[in-house]
Amino acid sequence: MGAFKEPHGGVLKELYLGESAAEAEKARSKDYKSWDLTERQLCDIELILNGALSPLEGFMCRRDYDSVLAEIRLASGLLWPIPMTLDVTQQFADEISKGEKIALRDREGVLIAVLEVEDVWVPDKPAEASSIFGTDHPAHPGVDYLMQKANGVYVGGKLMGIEPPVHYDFRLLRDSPSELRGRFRKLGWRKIVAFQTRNPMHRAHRELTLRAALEHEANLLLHPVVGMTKAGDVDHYTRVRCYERVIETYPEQTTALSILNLAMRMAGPKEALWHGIIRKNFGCTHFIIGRDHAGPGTNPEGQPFYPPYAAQELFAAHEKELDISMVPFQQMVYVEDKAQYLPVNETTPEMKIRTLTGTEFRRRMREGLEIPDWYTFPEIIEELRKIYPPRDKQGFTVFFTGLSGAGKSTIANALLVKMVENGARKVTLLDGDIVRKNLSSELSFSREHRDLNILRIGFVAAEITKNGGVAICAPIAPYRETRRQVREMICDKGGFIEIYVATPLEVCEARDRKGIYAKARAGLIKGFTGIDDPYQEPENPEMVIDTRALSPDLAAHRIFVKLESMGYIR
Ligand code: PPS
Repeated sequence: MGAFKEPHGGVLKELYLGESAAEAEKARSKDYKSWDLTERQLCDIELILNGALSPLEGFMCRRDYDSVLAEIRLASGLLWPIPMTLDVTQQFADEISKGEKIALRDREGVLIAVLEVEDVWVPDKPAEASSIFGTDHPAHPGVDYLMQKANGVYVGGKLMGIEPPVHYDFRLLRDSPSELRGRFRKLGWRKIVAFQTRNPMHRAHRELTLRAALEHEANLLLHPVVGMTKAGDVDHYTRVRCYERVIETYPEQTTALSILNLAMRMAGPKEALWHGIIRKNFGCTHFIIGRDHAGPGTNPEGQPFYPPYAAQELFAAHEKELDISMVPFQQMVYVEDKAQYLPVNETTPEMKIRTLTGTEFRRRMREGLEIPDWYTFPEIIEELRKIYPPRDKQGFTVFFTGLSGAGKSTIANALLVKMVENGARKVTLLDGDIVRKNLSSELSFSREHRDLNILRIGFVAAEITKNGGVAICAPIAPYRETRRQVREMICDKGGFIEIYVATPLEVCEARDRKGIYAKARAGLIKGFTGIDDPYQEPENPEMVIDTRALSPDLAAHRIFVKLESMGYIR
């Protein structure tokens, strides 16, 4: 095929069947057991099938998996740092046996591939975590995924590709390794430096990549990841629009942009090796590795998960064998007196240096503050402003919790009226009773059903918040864990303000407007919150309201003032 750069292991493994074989397999698959691929698995399978993970021919069997954990190698001895496994539930594993073919489908049921089962085993997840991530700290996103989200049983076997996973966005920017190799060949590019990123690109990135290309007299491939990245990252739609703007600032004909549907593990040094292998499979000759490559930053105790240059060191140790050259980079800083970016190790103490951390940049964006021109391009700010509107344009949820009869609904209603009177915001009230009537009419008050009810409220509130609206929720929401889940669903889409209406049980019971406590005491209603079902008090609500000391009007006023002071209402 005239490849100018050998894929890892020598041959590009594209695993799609030809049209008629695929049709025949599709027809037979009606008798196969089906596994619905998770979001992560859909990313992984796309890259296995299109050859980006050559020389893998499927999801790993136990021998390869054990060898990857113990030796950073496949059983064949070829360097390989990250397990590529298909995790399934115990229930599904119990239904399948070795030698059987299973159908792997996307969420809509489209047959993506058929896997011939070779191995089924229960992995030692803590051992996998410490081998791959070098830690079992639950705050590491890769560890968290492995321990909390990945299913408990692994299935290994070869894949027969039927149909590539569908994408409706940025189709022209999605390339398989052979497509990208074809493009390089057409352009006559022989030396290509690849740049991996999961963040928007600013001036420092442009300077760094241009320097890398110049130093190696190579062309440049911007190869950002658009599969799963780290929670809280800028969404890939926004990022790709930014990359499309940034590429216009490069000298013409020097640089290509292609997007990669990779599910990152944030495994730092080992992930850097993996990224290098993938870029080699795409035909690149050089790979940029900067500070803390693919690292998840620091743990909650403030300790970095990986030393800043550990990825460069591990890569260097395997560079020859990997057969793709590392272009190591130190952090780029802006030198004011030279009006130019330099790697930090090329600066001298007398130079006036300017830096802006990612956290500070995001804070300024969120609060609508100015971003210095030396930091980024006006076009990038314009794109990013769309997802960082000022607080008074961001959505938020006010989530009341408290016992039945605590006064949640009354205060929620008063707050609603004040906000509608103010006129600046569109508000939806999701009161306990309203929800029970319209969204959850079939649910009881069992723990399971209460959780379902609260998660439904959370889902609707998250949608409203995401689209810039205001949701006021007022259920009892008696369980701490469920409230935490709701907070998590909403807080990366906008504001979340939890308000504990802390009216004591005796007061609620004495009020007993609906006569419902009397019924509960008489045993006519079972599992009543505060009587024979628990109410777990919030530990860190944004506000506590004691209705013995405050009228509903004053309570709503306090909340309104708090929202104003937080910048959500003008
Ligand atoms: S939950 O736990 O959050 O799902 O409860 P919620 O949807 O807010 O519904 C609470 C209202 O339903 C009435 N009710 C009960 N509450 C608690 N426990 C039991 N077993 C129960 N059965 C009926 C109760 O009057 C609540 O009304 P509010 O508006 O909170 O006073």
